[in-house]
Amino acid sequence: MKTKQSMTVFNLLRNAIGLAACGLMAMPVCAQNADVSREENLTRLKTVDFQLERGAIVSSNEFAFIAEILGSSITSGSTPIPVTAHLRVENSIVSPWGNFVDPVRGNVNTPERPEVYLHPEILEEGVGVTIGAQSYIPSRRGRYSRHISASTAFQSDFVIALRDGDPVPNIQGFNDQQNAVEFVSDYIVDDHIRLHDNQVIYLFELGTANLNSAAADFQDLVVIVTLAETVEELEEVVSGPSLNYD
Ligand SMILES: [Ca+2]
Repeated sequence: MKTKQSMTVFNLLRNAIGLAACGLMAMPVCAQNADVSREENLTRLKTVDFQLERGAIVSSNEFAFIAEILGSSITSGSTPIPVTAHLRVENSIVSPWGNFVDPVRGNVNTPERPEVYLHPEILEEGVGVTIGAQSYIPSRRGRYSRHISASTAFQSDFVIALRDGDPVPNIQGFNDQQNAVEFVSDYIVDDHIRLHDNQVIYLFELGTANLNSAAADFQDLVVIVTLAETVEELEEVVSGPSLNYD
């Protein structure tokens, strides 16, 4: 359990990150402290008691969640290739980012950040939430064929789950792509991952089956999931402007 004091420290750290990023990146939203609102709403969340069961999010209480794609970077040669993603909530597939089997319209490896997904219903204890992702490579006549699939449902070597306090991943981006650490840079303090207890970040490898290869760079898809006790609390988090989404 996170104490009140450590939450305050967390809050200060997150605000410090926001301010540092404002100074470095000079993004227009920073001028009005616009990032604070979302971060403050985040730090107000009461801790949800959840575990990762082989990678699946399972809570021992009712919970709500948001899922947010932080980035995707994967190429074949120097050409970006499509990545699709979806969620499985208990036994239902949820596709907020387009059709999982449509590499054109469902592609999330794009310069535009896909929408944050707020699941509209409270979930019962014991319900599992997992994320699946799939890459595609060009085949004939402008078509694509499936390349590598990975899911957080399994204890898979193709997915890394990061929680608060974990060491920062030291994985170099393949072929001049950004390193995995760049995708989670908003969540690093003192060389450690700093998240709310209610959060987990998933790093997906979708480029190579040889995880010893330099191509295994674990930023082919990066997703953060945030839990809360109620949907309303997460509506406030999502509606608050932030550095990432302005
Ligand atoms: Ca990559």
